[in-house]
Amino acid sequence: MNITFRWYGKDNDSVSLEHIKQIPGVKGIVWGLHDKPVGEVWEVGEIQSEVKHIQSYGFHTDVVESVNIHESIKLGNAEAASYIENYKQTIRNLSQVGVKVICYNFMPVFDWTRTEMYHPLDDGSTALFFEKAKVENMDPQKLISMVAESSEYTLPGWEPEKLDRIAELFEEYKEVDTEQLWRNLETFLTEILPVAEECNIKMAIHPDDPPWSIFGLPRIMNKAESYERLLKISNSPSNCLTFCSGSMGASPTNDMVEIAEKYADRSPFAHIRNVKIFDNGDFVETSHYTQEGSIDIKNVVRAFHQQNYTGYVRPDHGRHIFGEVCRPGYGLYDRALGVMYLLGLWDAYENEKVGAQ
Ligand code: DNO
Ligand code: MN
Repeated sequence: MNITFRWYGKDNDSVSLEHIKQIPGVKGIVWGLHDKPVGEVWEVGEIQSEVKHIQSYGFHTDVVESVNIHESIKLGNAEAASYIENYKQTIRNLSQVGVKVICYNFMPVFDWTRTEMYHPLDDGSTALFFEKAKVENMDPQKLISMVAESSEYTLPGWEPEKLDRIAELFEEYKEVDTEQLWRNLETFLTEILPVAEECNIKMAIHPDDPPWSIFGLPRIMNKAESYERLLKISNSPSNCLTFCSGSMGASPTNDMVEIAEKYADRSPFAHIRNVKIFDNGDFVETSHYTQEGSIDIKNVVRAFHQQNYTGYVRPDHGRHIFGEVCRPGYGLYDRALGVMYLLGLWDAYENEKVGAQ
């Protein structure tokens, strides 16, 4: 298990690399060029300067999250081909600095979606919250304003230039049902996987969050069967998954321990975090600690350990604790606690194994 930590860049994150350096066991930074408009080629010079800065702190830069996919590709419209060419060029440019994994997602319009960024928890902290009924009855425009008001940062995947043309996008998606979205994903992968393979880069798709359709938009990456179907599209070693216990695990029908047992070997990158699910379909993010949420994090980690997992792992979102002011879900303190929990579990399983020999 190669522990990493997501960081949004010098001028784009309340957390500093100096502080991340003080968390035991963190070897690499999961990074991205978050100011780049979606669809534009990431140029070698800008990649190199970001990577050089991160590496000067002694971290590796093997994992990029995310190179987001332009809506044209997801829509499969007339501009898709040229955006796919740009994407290929970004892959080639990232390979020049030795990137090993690119995380991406194929969610139409919205990346991870919540209805409240600072929902109070019983322990006095706050965390991201999803209220199912609220989304079912909400105008997407209202959600966009709520998200914009709640954070001084642009959330990843919530680029203002995209959200400005939301009505238009919803119109265009009327033509795209889940089968069409699968076909568009297939076209994208068929085009880019040979390039990724040549560049020795694994393309790791992140599951939908939440793992069901919202606002009538299609979503396809939300259960074990989605993985089966994705892996059948191509047997390229670059056709891979990002395991995310909190995203897929927000649906009680997804058994994340089973999914870890089955797909860890196809997941070069894993996000591990907990959520508490309520009977009405709402969920709230909790600490990583197994006992505080609905996901059996300790057995998820066991499943990875049993397979001698050597991939990249990061704590995913955390609560906002100790009075920290930070990006929603991406503070320093709770994610640092998450790292220690993951390392503690790993060491305990390691000991068991040695003891059993
Ligand atoms: C949710 C987070 C997401 C994720 C992107 C991947 O669990 O990990 O923000 O980073 O959707 O593209
Ligand atoms: Mn995730």
